[in-house]
Amino acid sequence: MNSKDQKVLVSTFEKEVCEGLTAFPKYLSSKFFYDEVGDELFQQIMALPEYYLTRAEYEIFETHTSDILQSFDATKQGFDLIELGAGDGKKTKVLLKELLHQKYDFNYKPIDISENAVDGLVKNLKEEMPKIVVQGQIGEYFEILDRLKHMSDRKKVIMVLGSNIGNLLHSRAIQFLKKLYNAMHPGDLLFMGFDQKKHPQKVLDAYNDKTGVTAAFNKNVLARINKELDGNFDLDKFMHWETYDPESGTAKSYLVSKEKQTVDINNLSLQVHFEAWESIHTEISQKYDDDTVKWLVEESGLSIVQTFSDQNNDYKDYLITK
Ligand code: AVI
Repeated sequence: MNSKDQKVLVSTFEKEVCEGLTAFPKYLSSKFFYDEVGDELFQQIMALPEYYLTRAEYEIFETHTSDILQSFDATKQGFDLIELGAGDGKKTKVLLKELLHQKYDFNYKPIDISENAVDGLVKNLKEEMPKIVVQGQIGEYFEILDRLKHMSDRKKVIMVLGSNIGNLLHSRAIQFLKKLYNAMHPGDLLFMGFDQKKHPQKVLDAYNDKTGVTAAFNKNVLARINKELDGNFDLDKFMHWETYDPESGTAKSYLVSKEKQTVDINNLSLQVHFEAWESIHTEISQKYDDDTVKWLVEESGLSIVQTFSDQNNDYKDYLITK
C-alpha cells in the first residue's frame, strides 16, 4: 500500500483483499466468491455431473425423510428450523414439504451471507408453500451465531448443509462449532453435512469440472476486485488449479498467474506483482471421516447422536446435540 495514501479501509472485502494480496504466499478467502454472479455460478456447480455433493445430500433427504424429521422432533412439540447458508433451499424443501404434510409445528429461518439468495428463497417459499412461516436473515456465519441464542425460546434445530463447514480449516471449524454450542440450549439439535473422504480422482473432478464453471467461480473473486475496487486483473492470465491430499482430506483451490505481471487495484492504491506461476490460494474444501468429525464435534463440547448417509457413503449428515 502506498504509504502516502491515508485512505481508510472500510469494508471487510477491502481489508482482506489488501492483507491477502500483500502476504506471502498470497491468499483470498472463498467467502468472496459469492455475489450475484458467484451465486449463479454456484447454482451451476451444484447441477454439474462431477459435483456429487448436492445430489448425495439430496438422496439422503429423499430416502431418510421420515427418520430425519422424527430425529428433529419426535414428540412433535414444535421447533424453529434454522438453516445457516441456506442458498436456494432446494434440498431443504424436501424436508419442508414433509414437515407440512406430517403437520409438524415449526418455523423456518433461512440465513445466508447472500441477500440475493435469501430474498429469492423467501419469495419462492411464499409461492410454493404459503403455509410455512418463513423469516429470512442476512449475515455472515460467525456474526449470526451471536444473534442465534436470543432468537427464540423454542427448541432449535440448526442445519448447516452442503458440507459448508468444509470451507473452514479445522481450527476455524472448532471455533464455529463452539459458537454453535454457545448458541444452543440443552435439547437443541445441530444437523450438519460433512463430505466424506473417497477416491481422490472423484474429489479432484468435482472441483475441476470439464466445462470450466468451477474455474469461473474461482476467478469471480478477481472479477469482484475489478468491479468493486477498480482493479485491472486480466482473468485470462490466471488459471484455476486444484489439489487434493488424500492423507489430510483437504482439497485446495488456487489461481495461478500464467506470467510475470503487475495488477493495479486503484481503490486500495495498491499494485500487486506476480511472478510467473505464482499462486493465490483461494479455498479449502475439507473431506472427512467419522473419526475426524467425532474429534471436531467433541472438541467443541458437542456429541453425535446419529448419522445419515447416501448409498455410496460419499456424504454424511450428522445429528449432533449439546
Ligand atoms: C459451498 N462449499 C461447500 C462448496 C465446496 O464444495 O467447497 C463451494 C465450492 N467450491 C468449488 N465448488 C464448490
